[in-house]
Amino acid sequence: MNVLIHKLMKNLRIIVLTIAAVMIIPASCKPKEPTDLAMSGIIPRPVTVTATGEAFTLNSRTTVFVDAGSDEILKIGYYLVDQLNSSTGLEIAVQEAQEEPGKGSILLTLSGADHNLGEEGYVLTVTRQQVNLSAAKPAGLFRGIQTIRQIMEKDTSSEKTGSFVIPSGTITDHPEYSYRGMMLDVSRHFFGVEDVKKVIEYLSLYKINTLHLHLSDDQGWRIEIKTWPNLTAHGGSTQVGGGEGGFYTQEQYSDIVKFAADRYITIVPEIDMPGHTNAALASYPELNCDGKAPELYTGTEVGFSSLCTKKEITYKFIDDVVREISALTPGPFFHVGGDESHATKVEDYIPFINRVQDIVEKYGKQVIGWDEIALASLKPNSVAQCWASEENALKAIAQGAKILMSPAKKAYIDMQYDKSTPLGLHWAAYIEVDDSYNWDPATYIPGVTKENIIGVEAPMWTETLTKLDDIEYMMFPRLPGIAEIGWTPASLRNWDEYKFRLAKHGKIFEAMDINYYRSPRVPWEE
Ligand code: NGO
Repeated sequence: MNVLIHKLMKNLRIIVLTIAAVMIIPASCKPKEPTDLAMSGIIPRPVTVTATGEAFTLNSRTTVFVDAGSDEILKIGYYLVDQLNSSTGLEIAVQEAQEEPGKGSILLTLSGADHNLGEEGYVLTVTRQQVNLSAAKPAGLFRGIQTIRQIMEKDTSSEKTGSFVIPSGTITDHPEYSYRGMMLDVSRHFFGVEDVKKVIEYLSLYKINTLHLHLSDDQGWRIEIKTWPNLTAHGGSTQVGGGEGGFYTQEQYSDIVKFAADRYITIVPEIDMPGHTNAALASYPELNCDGKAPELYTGTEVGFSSLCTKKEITYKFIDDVVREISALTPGPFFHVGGDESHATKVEDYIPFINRVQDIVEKYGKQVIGWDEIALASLKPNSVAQCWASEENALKAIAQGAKILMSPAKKAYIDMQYDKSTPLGLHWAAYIEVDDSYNWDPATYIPGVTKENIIGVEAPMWTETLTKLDDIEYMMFPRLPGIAEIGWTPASLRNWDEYKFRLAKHGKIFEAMDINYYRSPRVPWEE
């Protein structure tokens, strides 16, 4: 275990070091002397940035101070110094602040912060003497650190090599939507714990706060359920194309949950039902209406499987699954799928979803489901994830439920960028980087307004994606844009300005060894 932690820390160090090393602003657009916070290319764009044209220099006397008496803030302090030290080669220490920190200090504090900043907002004030990061909540400090990661530059103004600066000024920032997510389908192709952690690392840099894991589908069941062991023993044994598949033990799932929580990212588990269930049906004959288990499935068709909604054992099965997964999941949501249940009659689908909502509620979770669940009687705290049907979205809000926006034509990051993209699908659209950026959740569906929406999520379906490299190629550079749609007010979003900020991130992707799509629509910096 320690070896693993050590390895992870090492990887993290390399990433941080390389990010900082590449944030050198090229000669062609050299900032005002010595640095310019407003030019630093932060994604998502902060709500307000005021540059003051100086810089804070990191040196061997720099110390990170945190509020005394909180283990959580101290841990965030360690996260920051880890990043700083690996980028600069310095040995900056973290200390609990006993008195007013002086010159050369970086202060992380929850005191004095404006409570309007909410759960994730922060204020970053950088002067020549000090860096002060304040927030109302620890998550805000963590988000603010991501801003520091993005704005720290190699010092090109002095002769000294290996010195780093943070441009001076003030950033006041908080997210527009409380839910900013990505979904990863680990069912069509299985991705192991290390791959998922990489994805979580990438998400944290862009202030994404949710990772939805699509844990079951026709092609594979990917999480251990102790009371139904054949789900993984048999149902997890293959994937699209017939490869060996895989699954997370409960311990591994908990490890992912913790890794995410340490980055203030919530895991939303999804068990898709009543359709998209061939892997479960193949594992337990009794879940089928005819009592016969079908073969495992390794193709990519949808809409042919259904749990037997009329059998009591089906609800016992769901109860066990929801209970076991909920016990391992600290986040508030349980995603029940509910999409494309073409093999379930609508008169069976509706009572099924109603009953499943009760089970999820019984285990203390809030339901999310794909927009079809709006056909049922939604609980007021249920969330319909809008991917295809505007009518379903309107049905959901008419029942008082909330909407999570994932319109397939804009937010599906499994779609090809254009006809020549070697990976991905195109049933919804070809989605170039500007297409995925140029939309507003609050006006996308007439009648669905900002008040109805909890946020945005970019689903990554993996019918055609077999390895982390593939995921990276479809994520980057679209994911940072979706992150900005969720974080930054619509009035501050504009592709013609955004593309220049995004252009600076090409070097970050390269330094992090991310396999990204070098879209011709982005003026990449050399
Ligand atoms: C649809 C379908 C998924 C596919 C995906 C591919 C939803 C909610 N159900 O989205 O099963 O994998 O498209 O883009």
